Amino acid sequence: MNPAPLHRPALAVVGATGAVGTVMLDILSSREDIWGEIRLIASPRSAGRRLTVRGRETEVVALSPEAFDGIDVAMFDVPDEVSAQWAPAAAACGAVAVDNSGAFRMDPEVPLVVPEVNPEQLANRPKGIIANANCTTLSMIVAVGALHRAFGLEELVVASYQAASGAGQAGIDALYAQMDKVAGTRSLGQRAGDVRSAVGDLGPFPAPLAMNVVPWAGSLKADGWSSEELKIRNESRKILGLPSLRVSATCVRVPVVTTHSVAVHAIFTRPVSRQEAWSVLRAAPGVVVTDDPEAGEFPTPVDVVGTDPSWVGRLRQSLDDPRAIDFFVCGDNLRKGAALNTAQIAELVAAELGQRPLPQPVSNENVTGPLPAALVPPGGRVWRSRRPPTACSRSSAACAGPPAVYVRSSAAYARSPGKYLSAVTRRGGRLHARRLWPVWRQMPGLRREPIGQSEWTHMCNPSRVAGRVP
Ligand code: 2RA
Repeated sequence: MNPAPLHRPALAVVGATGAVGTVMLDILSSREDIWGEIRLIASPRSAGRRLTVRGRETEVVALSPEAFDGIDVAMFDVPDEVSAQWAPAAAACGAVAVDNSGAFRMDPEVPLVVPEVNPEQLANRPKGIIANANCTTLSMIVAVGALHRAFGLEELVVASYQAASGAGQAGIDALYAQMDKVAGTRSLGQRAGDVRSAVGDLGPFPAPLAMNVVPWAGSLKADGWSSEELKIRNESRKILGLPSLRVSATCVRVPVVTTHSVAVHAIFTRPVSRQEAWSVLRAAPGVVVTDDPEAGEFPTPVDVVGTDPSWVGRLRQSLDDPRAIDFFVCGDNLRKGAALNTAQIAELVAAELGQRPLPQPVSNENVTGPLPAALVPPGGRVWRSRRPPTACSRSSAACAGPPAVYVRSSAAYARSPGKYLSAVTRRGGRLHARRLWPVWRQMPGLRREPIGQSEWTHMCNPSRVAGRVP
């Protein structure tokens, strides 16, 4: 007898027309197709608009109690006050609400979940609501959580470098407008006040953002702290399950459109060598280490934007405290910092509801099913993985030899193949993706095509690239 067909859960995206909602539709369109229905919900003002998700044009419906009829999981990408009212309403209709606002993050009856760090908290949701952390916390917490698991975290001292899009579309618009105003005037920035006069409108920022850094994000709280700095402290404590963790944060806005960066000084219960920290981070799901300062390799927002992982570089052991590790981490604040983490939580809920098995991570060794023979490079190997294959920090010269093709397993990665395709040697080699992409994109052998439910990106003939590996 055939088993009964599985019920595919219904998902609602509340705030589908906003900045994070737009990224969410993109993410839902490129991840595994687990949802029986994706319903788009927004304010009555946006109702009737038609948006495309998973290739289907879908009409946006107005936020109302009826909009949650038959919904299993409802994601909220809306302001705090809208979530405060409607997430409980969705839960009352039987949906699990996954809320990306700040309304419930510190509620003791609402878990604050980062799937790579504390997935076990998902089940602890008496209100039927699960909260998503603030984007600045999310940019660093996957890497910090991995190090905490290995070495026991005692203290965090961090400084953020936050992108304009953290302040919403108004922040992005203000940065571009200010850059237009200062462009082409080569004398600016050499006299106090000249940039301020040139940019005029500050937008949502308290000082000019173009040609500047602004040591402020969020609203003023007691004793001079900003709300953003307190979020990093409180959310890190809750996610890591360390209610007394010592945390000191300074939040700074920088003239970057999207992708937050954080400089982290993390102190552990015992001495931690650079190599130990490197090994832990290399093995951590959701983290990519790119750390070769001699070759100019470290994460920067302009290389990280549009990608999913947390990118870590500049890894060092403190010179004055062998228990402390310093590093720089970048994460796209609209993806892992908002929409992606929400989508990951929703997928875990869908799995927990029993409608489908948990997605299994694919290890480097676990090559499941053949790729079409024509796509397998001569003399190369094909990897399917959610993580980079063995990467080393040897110099490029040590990576001679026939390259293999490294194929990311998630369709999301196929969106930005330049970030994710990597040539590796048979002996294991370092990531070359960033440098290879300008070469590869010229090549006729590079193509993108669907295999099964996932979309894969293939490099057909990497041997042609071998001689050009920098
Ligand atoms: C910011 N983290 O960057 C905030 C947005 N939630 O302003």
